[in-house]
Amino acid sequence: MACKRGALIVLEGVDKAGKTTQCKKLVQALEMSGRPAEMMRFPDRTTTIGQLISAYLEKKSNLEDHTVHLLFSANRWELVPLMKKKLEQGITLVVDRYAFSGVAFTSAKPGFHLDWCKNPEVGLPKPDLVMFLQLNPLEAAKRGQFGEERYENSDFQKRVQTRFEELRKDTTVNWKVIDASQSVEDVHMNIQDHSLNAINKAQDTNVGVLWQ
Ligand code: 2DT
Repeated sequence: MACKRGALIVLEGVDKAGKTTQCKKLVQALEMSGRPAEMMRFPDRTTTIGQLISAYLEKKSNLEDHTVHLLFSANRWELVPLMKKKLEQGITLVVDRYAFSGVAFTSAKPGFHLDWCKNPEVGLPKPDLVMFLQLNPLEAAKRGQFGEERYENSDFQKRVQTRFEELRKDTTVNWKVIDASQSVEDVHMNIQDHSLNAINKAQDTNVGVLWQ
């Protein structure tokens, strides 16, 4: 490896847990301490595939459930070459949702099994760290109403939460659960500690392969 690679850091969590805010704060903090970092998010709604997903989430179109699952996955795969390039350049990627959201959301639908949902994600770059922002439903409700997009209702979110719990039992993934009920600043400090550790560990290793 010509230069030390960046780390692949993912934030997952329930709605209103503050994933996007924390991703932005982490990128800022890393950059300020001289560690190149960039934020990404999935779905990436800017690509052609991402636009199909966005229309579906906004309820402007309907898509068959298996089909939309595969589109979410394809949306990750289409960005893999770019992700690998950036990691090799020493840039740490801070990613708002990844394959875990993909599996948790689809497998919360009737008739979907975790294994089927995981299959198209097998072989993606494996995150060096996945932080799960945990917030109980009462706290989440205090932070405001659900939006108008698909999946934004409490029954479905409860099923998603259960699927995330299932996924977190997988010890091949470096999961850390973060208490998102703390102040924004305290959550940030917590996330920063875990991230610096992961960045240090990642720099002398190759990027791993997810679920393989
Ligand atoms: P936000 O853009 O607000 O995060 O909402 N989702 C996400 C899936 O169903 N599958 C996936 O693979 C991913 C990444 C979660 C996006 C919504 O899309 C869901 C909420």
